Amino acid sequence: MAIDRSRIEEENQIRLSWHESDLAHAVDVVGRSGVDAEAVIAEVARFSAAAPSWAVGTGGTRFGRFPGGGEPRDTYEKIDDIATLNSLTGANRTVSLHVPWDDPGLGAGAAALRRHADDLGIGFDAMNSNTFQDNPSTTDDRNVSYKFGSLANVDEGARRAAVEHNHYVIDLGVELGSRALTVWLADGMNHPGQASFRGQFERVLEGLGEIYAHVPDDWEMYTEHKPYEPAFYSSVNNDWGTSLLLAQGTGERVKCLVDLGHHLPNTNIEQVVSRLAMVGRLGGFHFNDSKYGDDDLTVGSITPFQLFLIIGELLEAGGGQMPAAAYMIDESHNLKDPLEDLIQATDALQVALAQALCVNRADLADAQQANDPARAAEVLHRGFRTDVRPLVAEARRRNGAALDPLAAFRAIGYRAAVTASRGADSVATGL
Ligand code: RM4
Ligand code: MN
Ligand code: MN
Repeated sequence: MAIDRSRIEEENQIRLSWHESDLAHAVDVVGRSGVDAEAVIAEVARFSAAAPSWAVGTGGTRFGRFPGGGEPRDTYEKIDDIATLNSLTGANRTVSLHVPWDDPGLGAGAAALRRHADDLGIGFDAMNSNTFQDNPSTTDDRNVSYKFGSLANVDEGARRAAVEHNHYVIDLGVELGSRALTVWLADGMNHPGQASFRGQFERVLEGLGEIYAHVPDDWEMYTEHKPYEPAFYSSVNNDWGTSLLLAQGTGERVKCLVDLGHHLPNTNIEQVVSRLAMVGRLGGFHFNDSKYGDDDLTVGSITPFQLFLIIGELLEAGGGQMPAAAYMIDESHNLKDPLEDLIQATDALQVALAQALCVNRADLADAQQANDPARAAEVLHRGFRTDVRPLVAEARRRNGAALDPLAAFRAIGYRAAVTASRGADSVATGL
């Protein structure tokens, strides 16, 4: 079931006159800071964040999972859900496949999935190669296991399986029209002394080199760091410095991917963004929020000011625009309807982007140059405290999407419709 544009338009009509007066006021307020509201709307309208293929099903923890019914039964239905999300937000135009959770197979399988996505206006973002659990197709046949790691494993057979799986994921991505590979590794140690820090790092670097040799010229490859979990004593790619070493040591088109949940508490993530952008190695982003660790909470739900500052650094790197990078929402939807959580996450991103665009960067630079932290704070806060919601709604409307996507999603009754067609007990595969 795809949502009809005219149905969204009907929902928009209900809110249009309020929207118009709110918008006129917002344009006026923003203009007083010397910011062009039209430019803000245009940049928000241009922005898009991929949805991972597994995100349209409920997540869960090792203590349980509580599916809500009507979940997509296969990759096709996952793309249907993402198309629905995109028709409401106008800002989720791609899907990021995690293989083997979602694997259409090379040849006819990939071609058919690509056609299906294409018909719904959905493209394929960065490919993800899962080597953190045994994959029957790559490990069983060879009688190897990722239990003690994939690329970092001392077992040559496991390393080979991991490299070949990555090659396969690249081949699949080429057939789907993707342009990047993200490598997140669970490799590390759970016990002190279990392995050599240096040996593990060197094996990962070597493996990344073998993977990179297969990456097409017009592709990029990303290394994603994470401090811990499932390796609770040490992860090989534990922080942005290690990630940068791996990227620089592997090749020119290898960049770092920053997942907002993959930092120890109080890490200054906006500074990490600035550093990576400075050396031209900022390649991708996974958006979520966290209170304690890799909690995968809804974007902007815990630390909205930090999100605003991070997006500010991205705009700095992109000369006032969001720089070209692979942006993905990486959350676990445990209690909310996954589509509702994705709608809220996307909205939070658009709001933070609009707030960051409302910062008059010339004024900020002036205050910095004058060593005037009070004025710098005023300039920042004027952006952060602007009620940008009408500008964001307008950006969505111009993309043919909903003024109020969550209200529209509920009014249209998408979940009830897919629960009827897919079944109340259908549970998505993957995470
Ligand atoms: C990791 C990381 C990766 C994601 C896996 C499933 O914590 O965030 O991006 O692919 O989880
Ligand atoms: Mn991630
Ligand atoms: Mn994570």
